[in-house]
Amino acid sequence: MNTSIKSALCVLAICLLFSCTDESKKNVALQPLIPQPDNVTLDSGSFILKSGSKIYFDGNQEIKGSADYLSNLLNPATDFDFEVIQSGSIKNKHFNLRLSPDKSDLGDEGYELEITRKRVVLTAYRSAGIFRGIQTIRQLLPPSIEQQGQYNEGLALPVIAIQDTPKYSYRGAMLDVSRHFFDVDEVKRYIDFLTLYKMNRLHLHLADDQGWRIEIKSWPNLTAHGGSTEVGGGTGGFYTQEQYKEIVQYASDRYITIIPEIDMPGHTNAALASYPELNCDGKAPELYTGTRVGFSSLCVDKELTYEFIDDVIREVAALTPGPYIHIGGDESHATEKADYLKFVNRVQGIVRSHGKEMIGWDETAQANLTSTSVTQLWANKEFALQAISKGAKLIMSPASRTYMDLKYDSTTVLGLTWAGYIEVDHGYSWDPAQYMEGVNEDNILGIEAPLWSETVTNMDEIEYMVFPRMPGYAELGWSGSGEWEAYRKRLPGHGVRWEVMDIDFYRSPKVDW
Ligand code: IFG
Repeated sequence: MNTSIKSALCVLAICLLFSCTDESKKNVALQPLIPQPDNVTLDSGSFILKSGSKIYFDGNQEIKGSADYLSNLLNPATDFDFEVIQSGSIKNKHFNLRLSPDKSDLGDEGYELEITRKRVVLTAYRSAGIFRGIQTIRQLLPPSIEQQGQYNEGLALPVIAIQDTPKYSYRGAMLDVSRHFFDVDEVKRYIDFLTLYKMNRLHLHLADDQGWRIEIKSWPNLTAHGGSTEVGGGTGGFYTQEQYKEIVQYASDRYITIIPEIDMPGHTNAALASYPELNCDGKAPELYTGTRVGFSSLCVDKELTYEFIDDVIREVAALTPGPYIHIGGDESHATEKADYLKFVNRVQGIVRSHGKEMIGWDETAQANLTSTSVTQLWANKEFALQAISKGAKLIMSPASRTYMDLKYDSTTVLGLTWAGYIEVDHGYSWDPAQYMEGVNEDNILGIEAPLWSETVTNMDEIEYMVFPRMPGYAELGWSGSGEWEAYRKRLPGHGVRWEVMDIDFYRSPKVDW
């Protein structure tokens, strides 16, 4: 065979192998990414998703779950079958997920994403990094892929190189399931929101005056009675320990750690109403369905109280793979100051005796915190400084910036106003590391955006209060603070994605949707 035919065949073979068709020379629109990655290098051309493309993962079984997650994301959107296959080598024409032991600079959640016309390679040091990188791949694809089962002709990814690591290790949101109860499926959907934006902590506010929401086998009336109502007098509800484990697993599969909160010694009417013996006078109060705070207190002088707390913490710790248990400690206006401090010191010891570290709202910083305890700043800067002086780290949740249950502005029907309004720009335009004198980045574990549910009663209302604010907190936690004018331009593209995801978001006038 003469050389010219040979070289022609060779070019043909290479073209067929590397799909040198024109289409991979075409550029695809760069979708807006939130959180903003550290380093992005965009090139020309695209990687076309084709039938027969596969998802290869290197040997580590841990990342097979992420490979399956990517496959389950792409298959319904393309009508292809992205088979997941173990492989030690990188394959052209396919997705490649790989852990690299020498990429320690990527830390626990960082990743490198290299998309060329020929292949996709996602590399991380730890499996969480692979999962976070998959959210970037997801956001680089058009919003239409979020509609499971909606076929997308010729899906393509831009040729791009991204290296990305998070600024803070604690990036979370809170859901108050006590004032109004939300069931397992609703909590899973809330976890889906956190997943898309690389958040890694879900704080569940499981017990308060209006409802006790987690089954405690040694104190069954906490849920039987204490879980039977909610703000406004509805039927409330609670998670059996099996259901709670389902929530924990769903979160864990998405590299999200659940932080359970049992608020004490205040915010305890549901417990006190469930067991007369927990009350100093031996009389159980009525269940409470209002929205006042600061009127209840465990009986700090009774030994039974600490047996109760030990039982509760023991059972909750056994359901908590994560390192923390949140004991609340806020607004204990019905507890004498000296008693409160003694109480917090004793409960800190109980939490640690069950192998967990204590998180408390900022009032708890007045006690003898160990340096392994964590203080969640919500209202009092003095207490935050006290926490730091004891070597404790801070979770930044200043109400006036992060409380997603506050109204956007005076026209918002839902929500509260006690800490002002939080329009989407106000929630984004601040820097946790510059928030207050005496607190710098080294003192901060991370950021958390709470959603209290006095006025929030269903998933639509959760979505309205959470979007568009929550992605901004995710960006502050992952990328650090940014410029509102640049960030606001990235929101409309996410608005389209939220529509496809059937998220009922607030169309803030601050954004050109
Ligand atoms: N403060 C209370 C919450 C809730 C909130 C509503 C904390 C730590 C006001 N405590 O925030 O129980 O009522 O915005």
